[in-house]
Amino acid sequence: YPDPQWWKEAVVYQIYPASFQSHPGSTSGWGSIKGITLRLDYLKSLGIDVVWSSPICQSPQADMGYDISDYKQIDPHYGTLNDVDELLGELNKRGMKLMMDLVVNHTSNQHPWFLESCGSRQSPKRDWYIWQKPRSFRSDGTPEPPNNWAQILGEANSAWNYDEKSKEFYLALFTPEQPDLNWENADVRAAIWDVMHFWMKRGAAGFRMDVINLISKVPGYPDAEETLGPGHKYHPGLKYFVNGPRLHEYLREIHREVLSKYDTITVGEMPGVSDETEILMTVGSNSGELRMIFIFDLVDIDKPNVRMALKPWDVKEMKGIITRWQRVMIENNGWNSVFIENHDNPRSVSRYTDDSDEWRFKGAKLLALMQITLGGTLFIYQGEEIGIRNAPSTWPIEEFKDIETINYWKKCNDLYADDEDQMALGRKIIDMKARDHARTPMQWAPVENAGFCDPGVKPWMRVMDDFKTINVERQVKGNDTDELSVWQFWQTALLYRKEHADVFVYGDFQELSTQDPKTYVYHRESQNGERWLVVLNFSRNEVEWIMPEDVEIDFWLCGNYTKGHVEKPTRHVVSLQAWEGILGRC
Ligand code: TEU
Repeated sequence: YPDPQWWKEAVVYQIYPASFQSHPGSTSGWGSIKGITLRLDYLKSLGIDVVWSSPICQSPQADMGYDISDYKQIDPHYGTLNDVDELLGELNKRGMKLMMDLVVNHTSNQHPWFLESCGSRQSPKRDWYIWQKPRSFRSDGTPEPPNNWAQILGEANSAWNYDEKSKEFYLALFTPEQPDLNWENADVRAAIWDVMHFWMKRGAAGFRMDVINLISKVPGYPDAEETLGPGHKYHPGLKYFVNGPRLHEYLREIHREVLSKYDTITVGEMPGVSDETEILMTVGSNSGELRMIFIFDLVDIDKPNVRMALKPWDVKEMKGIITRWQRVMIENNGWNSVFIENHDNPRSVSRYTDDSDEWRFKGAKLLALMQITLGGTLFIYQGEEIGIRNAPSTWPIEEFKDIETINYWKKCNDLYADDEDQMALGRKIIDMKARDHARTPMQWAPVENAGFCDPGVKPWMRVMDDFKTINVERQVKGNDTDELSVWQFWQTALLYRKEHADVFVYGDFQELSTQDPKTYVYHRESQNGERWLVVLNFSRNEVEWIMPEDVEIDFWLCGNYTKGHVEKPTRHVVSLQAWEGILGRC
């Protein structure tokens, strides 16, 4: 059983600052740091210990702050350093902590480091970024990029961008506005440690580290295999920059130089890696790298080779992924995060359950019950606690603001404008996968702008049409039916998770339903033998789960259908209604 640590038991809440809460008097239509501070009592009452905000540092906002032009200043959209200090003070008063989003695989192309690096091969900062000569020139003199890697947020384009003045290409894996730093350069690494010290000294408790597993690239930048098919010139080069050759060296160095000096909570965002040995090198108990990472297997369950595409999946596959990582961490003494939403993914209630008016509450509570009973550090994404769903397919495409969606829609139009089926598929992919779904303004109350910003102000992104029925005010109050609201369910369940951390955070995990196509059943057991059984029906059909002979339930504590105790047989056969989940003590 793992050693108890505060950062293992903590519940982390991710804020997307642009869309969380504006403050009274603000006319920008953007959320702000002052707005976050105003909502700390709300978060505390939900049961949150740590707030992680997506980037708030100075940024031209080419990718919503994931393009930073000054790591030690706050973007004017969000406020000032004083606002951060005030936020830290107010968090502290409530026994809560702040995690910063550390975006250091790349900077903004407006960062002074890049401006200096650009333009001349002799610049002292030239080597801070990744510059390469053209591979060749076309007959008309146009330079060809050094290799065939595609941009991650716009796969129709090259990841390399030409600088006319110095006649070389720089690498920018995400968008041209996000040039990749050259981590091979020791001065770059020292500059990053300095940024980390700056925030730790100011009072941050740690970092969520953006695409931290992309910082080491394979030397020579080999061509990617051509996997995207006809019409595509560029291809995903993941193999050559995901968990690259020097990653672990860099992470250990960060630990030695910075993290080991503080009591931190760190989580590395690590898309594209699923290899156990690799992952345990980072999150094994003696790794000396990071506390935990985000593993993407679950949120990428429908991803073939690029995000804006679809791949079929089923509940069995989903269960397999969850069970696998629960077991791997237990068997190898590693530590993991538990999450199903973030600002880069569609809403979980729409994706893994049924977001129709009839079933959405059951679905959202089913997912809550699953997450609060899984081992690891729990991350909740803003709006997940009230079951916000995906934007509807009736929204005009102009409502989608994300650069990835915009690039993808442009690609569809460039390639398939005359092909109705392809265009319909493109739109369907946006409706199912766009990052925008997670970025609609928070739904606080049944008032104009959903209480996100002042009446009369236009929010930067459209508020969901359903805010009058799905909002915090209504769900905190609850209603007179015999059901808890999604919010109340989360609140109650989080209390329960904390009281029984030995079981739910640290306990053993055994799946009992591997052969079952729709039901997910697992045991959690603490070191001193406290045992709970979780039974989740991931389908719209009623199902029966036949208990193994040796399983006997003392009582069913709760479920997502009723407020009180659940009336079900404690042996033999349990029948579950659509999207029903129950928790029983063995
Ligand atoms: O995302 C990195 C990342 O690779 C994904 O989450 C991505 O959107 C997709 O899954 C690719 O398969 C991080 C941030 O979370 C995202 O918002 C930024 O756009 C990106 O890095 C660049 O900083």
